[in-house]
Amino acid sequence: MGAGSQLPAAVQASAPPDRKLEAAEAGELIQLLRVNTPTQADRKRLTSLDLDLAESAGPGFVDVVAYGSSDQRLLRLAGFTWKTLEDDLEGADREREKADAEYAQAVKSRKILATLPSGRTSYRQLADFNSNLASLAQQYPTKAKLITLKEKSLEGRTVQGLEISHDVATSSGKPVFLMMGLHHAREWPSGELTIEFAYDLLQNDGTNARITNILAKSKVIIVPVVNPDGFNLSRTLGYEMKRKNCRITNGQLPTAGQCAQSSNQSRGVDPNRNYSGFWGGPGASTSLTSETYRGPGAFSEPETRNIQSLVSAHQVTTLITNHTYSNLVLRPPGYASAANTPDETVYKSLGDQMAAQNAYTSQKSYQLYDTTGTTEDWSYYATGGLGFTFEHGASSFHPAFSNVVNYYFGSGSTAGKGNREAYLIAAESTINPARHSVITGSGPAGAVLRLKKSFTTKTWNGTLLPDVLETTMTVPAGGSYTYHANPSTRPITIQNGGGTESWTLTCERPTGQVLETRSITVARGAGVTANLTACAAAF
Ligand code: 0X9
Ligand code: ZN
Repeated sequence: MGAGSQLPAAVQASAPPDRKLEAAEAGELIQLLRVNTPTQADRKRLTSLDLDLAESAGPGFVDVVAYGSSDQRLLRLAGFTWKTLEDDLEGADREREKADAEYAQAVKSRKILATLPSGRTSYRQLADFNSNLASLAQQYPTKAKLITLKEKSLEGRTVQGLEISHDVATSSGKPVFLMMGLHHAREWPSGELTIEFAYDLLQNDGTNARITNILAKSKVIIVPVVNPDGFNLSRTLGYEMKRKNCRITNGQLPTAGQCAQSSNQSRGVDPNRNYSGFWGGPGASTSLTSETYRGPGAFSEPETRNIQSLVSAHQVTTLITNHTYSNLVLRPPGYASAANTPDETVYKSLGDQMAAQNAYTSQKSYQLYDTTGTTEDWSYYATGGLGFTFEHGASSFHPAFSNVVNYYFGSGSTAGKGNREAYLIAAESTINPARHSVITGSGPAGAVLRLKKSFTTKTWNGTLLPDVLETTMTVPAGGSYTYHANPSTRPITIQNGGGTESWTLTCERPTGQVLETRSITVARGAGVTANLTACAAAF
């Protein structure tokens, strides 16, 4: 995006290609500034400066991560004023390390009793996430299954997650709740909250009635670290403010150590601008060194393709992508000129219900600033699953760890509730048939039912990209099935007045031989019956 045409020429000319690198070379500190933006137009103008913006909830301001004097000069020339929230973000991080050590000691000596479900007292490293996921799968073999996403990250790391449900190995037709963390590397609490929810579900299944019901009727999938390369770097001292992935040169894999080179600190693709929905539109940059770089094409990055494949292979009826910070529950649309989603009523009520528990502000994403190519820009409009961005915390990407405990269980007016309660509400919405579609009927036990839909997703400039949603379930013993699915017509089609769309349902032998094909048209909140008699006769 770069400096927009509405800026004075002096500002445009003064913007060097890589201000972050310039600041680092000059040994300048990274600061957190609260920039005054009294009007929506000011906000838009600030967005067009291509600075490192934080999502900020307050009226009349946007927080900016400023890399030294050149960023400040850019702001000043554009006529902005600000107050400094943090004059040395990396120094603040060293303070946080000290506070975390004290917190861990206080828990150990039982001066503080409340801890997270896992008992963690400090931020995980990448290896901790992966070993915790493996241990949970081992400890709860019938309920938790370790999954490895389709592609490795740019630096060759696996991306792992956990499927959690009763009889997790059974291909059951249950609706799916997907929770993710760490699209953005520096947003450490987003991964912690995601994995802690997994501990909570597994530890309390069978004793907590709500959790037992959730795991009986849905499958919860968690992916705590979507961007492992970025996160791994951000957990290394001196790289705490890393946000994006490790794409150093478009179309090329980074060489060993390249992502950590100080001259490459501005480079990378923003995973939350790389999804195909409206890709390349407002609120996303064309510059590889911008913190909101969209990438050379939609889904150019393995980290986002992983989530595309995961969502396409499951009936994800609810999705939460966790970020920090600003205490927000955000729903589409992501840019201001877009119409309300066709699901605004149900979307708002679910968002508001969750926000009542974590005491965040529930609103449409664009109400702070425009974005395109974000996770739900693709997932919601393509699948109909209700996706939300949660922005945790008041004023920091990764505050002292004790804050994460408060985020999870609530504090002050939300004590005992917090995001735990919000996540449970999301999971309960996942199993609520009024919020998705249900196909029921008879079929031969052991047959594979496949729901498939192929279409194209349009980017901002009109490029059409192929998408295939394809999920399966097995007809259980007894010969009647229930298939929970997203509505057959996509929200983007409803919004564009494009008529109805259908799922193709096939009934197959486990070998893949198709015995019956049906076209299923079903709306949100509706159910249809499909008795697969031809399949039963031939099976
Ligand atoms: O900019 C982002 O990707 C998200 N904020 S963050 O500070 N975690 O980077 C917010 C995306 C939400 N969408 C819009 N604000 N339109
Ligand atoms: Zn984020």
